[in-house]
Order: sequence, then C-alpha cells, then structure tokens
Amino acid sequence: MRLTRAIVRSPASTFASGIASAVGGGFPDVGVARAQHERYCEALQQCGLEVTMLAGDDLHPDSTFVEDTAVLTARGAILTRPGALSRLAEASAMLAPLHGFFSAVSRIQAPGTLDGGDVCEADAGFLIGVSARTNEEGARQLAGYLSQLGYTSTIVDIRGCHRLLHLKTGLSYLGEGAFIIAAESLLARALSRYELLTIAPGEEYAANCLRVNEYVLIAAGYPQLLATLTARGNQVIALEMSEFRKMDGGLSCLSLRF
Ligand code: CIR
Repeated sequence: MRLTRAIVRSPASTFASGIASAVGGGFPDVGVARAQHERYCEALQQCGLEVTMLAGDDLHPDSTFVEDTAVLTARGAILTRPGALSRLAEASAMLAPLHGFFSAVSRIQAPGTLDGGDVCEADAGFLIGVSARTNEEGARQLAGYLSQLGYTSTIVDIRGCHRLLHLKTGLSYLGEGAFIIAAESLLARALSRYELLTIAPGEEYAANCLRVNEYVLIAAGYPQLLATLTARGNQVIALEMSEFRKMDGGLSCLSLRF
C-alpha cells in the first residue's frame, strides 16, 4: 500500500519521565530527542508523506510514541486502549486528529488493552502480538474490527519473549514477502511462510525498522543490517535513535502512517 500521510507528536519536555526498562542507557536528553525527531519527520517527508505534527503533551511523557494509540488501515481506523496506565489517555487524545482523516473510528473497549506496537500489517493480513501490554481480549477485539474491514489476523503470543516489549520490537515487515526478525524461535515459527532476514547478534534494536514506500528507515549504527538491506537493493535511510532507544522506543513507534 502506498502511504501518503503520517501523524507524529513532538517529544514532551517531560519525555525523560516516561516508562523505561532497567536495561536502558541512562536518561534521554530532550533537546537531542527533539532534534532526532525533526530528522525523523524530514525522512518521512523524503519518503513522500505529508506529516501532521501534534504538539508535545507534557502530561504524558511517552506520548511521542504515537504508534501505540491507534491502528490505521486503508479501510478504517481503530483507536487502541494502551496497556500501561500512564498511557491510557494518549489514545483519547488521538481521536480528534484521527477524525480529520477517518469518518469512523472504532475503539478497543475495557477490559481489552492493546498497544499499536503489537500490530504489524503484512500485505492483506495483520499480526497481533499478545504481550505485557496487549491482552488476549484486546487482540480479540482488534481481530474482530479488522475482520469487519476485510482483513485477516494472526495472533502471536510473545509473553515468553522477555526481550520484546512489543511484537514490533522484534520484527518488521519489509514488503514483498520478507520480514526482518530478531533471533527468537517463536517469531521464526510464526512467520515460517515468509522470507526471514534474521538480525545479527548485538543488533537486536535494529529489528524495529520501517518500510515507507520506496525506502526502509533503520536506526543508525547497525552495520550488518545496513549491509543486508543494501545488498538486497533496498534504499535505506539511517536515523539516529539514541534518545528514543533509552525509553524503549523504536522507529515505528514515532509515527502513525496511512
Ligand atoms: C513505553 O514503555 O510505553 C514507552 N516508553 C515506549 C513505547 C514504545 N512503543 C512502541 O514500541 N510501539
């Protein structure tokens, strides 16, 4: 599907107080995060997208990770119900911007929880991860909405993969039947009918990348993935992601694309 638009939200001044795993590399610098975010938006524009920038929301430090608030498809939009309590209101705040583009927006209802980072579109189907953030009920509700829109869904339970916050922490669909995946046997089993490009040891963070029209956006500093994609003929844009990585965020988390 050719993408034409993206919605992003500027990092809040409170960005460093968001949720971060103990593994992270220290506190992020908001000024550096904003500069990286600007470059990210320029890259989306280079890919042909019109970017709608929402203002930073200081009450919600993680709100720059807009991907978790909605699932957008060519046939309709679904508002999520994020699994982290501190992020619950982020989805409601996305409703008005979405109504600017979608006539009807469905909504995940309690007790369902769902983060957009657990949803991966691959051609006419969707993979939905059940994770620490997305529960079975949220996955079931999303599969129902997607079915009404004419899409198939496959639910993948990643609760045993402790290194993965979300499904897309560990995989990205490159298009043309190929996935990039982290070396998790559970993911390889779930995707056995696809071409799989497995991330090299030490480059796990780079498994979250973003195919946007003719380009693949990847995090800068991962030479093996860069070499693999370049050898396949992909046009790659490498972006500095250090500050978002400290808050467990990747490239896909920073935008909603449609
Ligand atoms: C969180 O823990 O919710 C944020 N600090 C990071 C969210 C990253 N989002 C994503 O992977 N889709």
